[in-house]
Amino acid sequence: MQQQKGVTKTVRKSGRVANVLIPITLIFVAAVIWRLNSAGLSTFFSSRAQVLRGGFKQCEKIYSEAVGAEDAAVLSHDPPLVFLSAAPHKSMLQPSIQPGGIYLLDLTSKNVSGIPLVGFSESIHPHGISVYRDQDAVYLFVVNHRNLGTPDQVLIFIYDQQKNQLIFQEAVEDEKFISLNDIAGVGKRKFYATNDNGFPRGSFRNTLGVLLPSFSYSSVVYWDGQQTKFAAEPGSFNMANGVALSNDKGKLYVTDTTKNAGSLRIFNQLPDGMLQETHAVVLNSGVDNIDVHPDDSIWIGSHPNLLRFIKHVIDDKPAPSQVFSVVLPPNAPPSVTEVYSSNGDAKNDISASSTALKIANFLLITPVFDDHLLVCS
Ligand SMILES: [Ca+2]
Repeated sequence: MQQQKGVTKTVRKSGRVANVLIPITLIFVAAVIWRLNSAGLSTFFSSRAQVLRGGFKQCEKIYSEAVGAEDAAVLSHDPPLVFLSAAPHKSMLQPSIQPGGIYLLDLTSKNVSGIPLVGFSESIHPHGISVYRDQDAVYLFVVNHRNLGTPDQVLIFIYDQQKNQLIFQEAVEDEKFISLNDIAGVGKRKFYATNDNGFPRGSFRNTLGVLLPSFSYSSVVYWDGQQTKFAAEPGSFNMANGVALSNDKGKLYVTDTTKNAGSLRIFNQLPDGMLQETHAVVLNSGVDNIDVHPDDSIWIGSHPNLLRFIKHVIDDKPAPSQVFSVVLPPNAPPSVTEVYSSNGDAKNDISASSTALKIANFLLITPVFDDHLLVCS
C-alpha cells in the first residue's frame, strides 16, 4: 500500500512537471520558428533577381589583398579615396584570431594598397572603422578584435596623407566594450560604439542572444575621452550593428539588424552623450553598416536573408546582398530606395554586403568575407 502511494505521488509530480515543461517547450519552439522566419526561412531556397537602381548601370569586381573588407569609410570624395577595414573574420570564433589590415582604395585607378601602422606593433583584426576630421588632422577610429577571451579595444590613429601612414595615438579599453561591432568618432577623443551582444563572442550567452534577441542585451557605448558609459542601455537593441553621425552632428543613426526584421533607428544626442530615440525606419532586412553621404542620404549594406548569411559563414556558398539608400526629410515620411539586390552568385556580384557607400559617380559595396569589392557606376 505504502509503495502504491509513492508511485501515485511520483506520477502526480511528473504530471505537474510535464504541465509546465510542455508549454515552455512549445513557446520556445514557436519563438525559434518565428525568429527563423523573420531571418529568411520562407525564402531560404529561393534566389533573388539582380537589381541595380539609382542611376548605376553596371558593376565590376575589384580583387585585392583586402579580403573580408567588412567596413569602409570615405577619406575624400574628390579624389574618391576610401579606407577599408579587412580581416579573415571567420577566425573571430577560433581560439587564435588571424590578423588583417587597413587599406586605401583609390576609386579612380581601382587600386587597393595596404596602409602601414606606425607605432602599433601588435596584431590587428579590424572590424568597424570611422573617420573623424578637425582643422588639424584626420583621425581613424578602429574596432580591434583579439583572441577569444581577450576584450575588444578601440584604436585611434592619425592619418598622414603625405606618407600614406596611420600614426598610432592610443588604445582604449573598457569593461563595457563587450562585443564591439562598429564605431562613430564624434571628437578627436570621443566616440560611440555598438555592442552587438551583451556577452563576449564565443560564449553560450552570446549565441543565445543571437537566437533570442530578448536575451541579447545589445547596447551602444559612449567614450568621452575619460570614461565610458552606456549611451543606450543593454537590452535597448536586438542587435546594434552599424553606427554613424549625421552631417549636422545632431543625430546618431544605428542599425538594429534583427529589430522588426531589420531597422534603422534614429537618436538625438543629449548633452551628456546619452541617446534619445526619435523614430525608426523598418527595412525588413539584416541591416549592417551605415555611411552618410554629404547630401544627407544614408547608405546601408544589408543581409536580406540571415539564414543564408549563416550558411555562407559555414560553407562559403554565396549569400545575397542588398543596399538601401534612405532619405529622412525633416517634415515628411522617410524615403527608402533599394539600390542593389542580388543572390550573391551572378557574374558581377558580391556575397553578404556589409557596407555600401556612394562616392563620386560610384557605388562601392564591400563584403563581410568575400574576396573582392564591387564597384558600380
Ligand atoms: Ca557591422
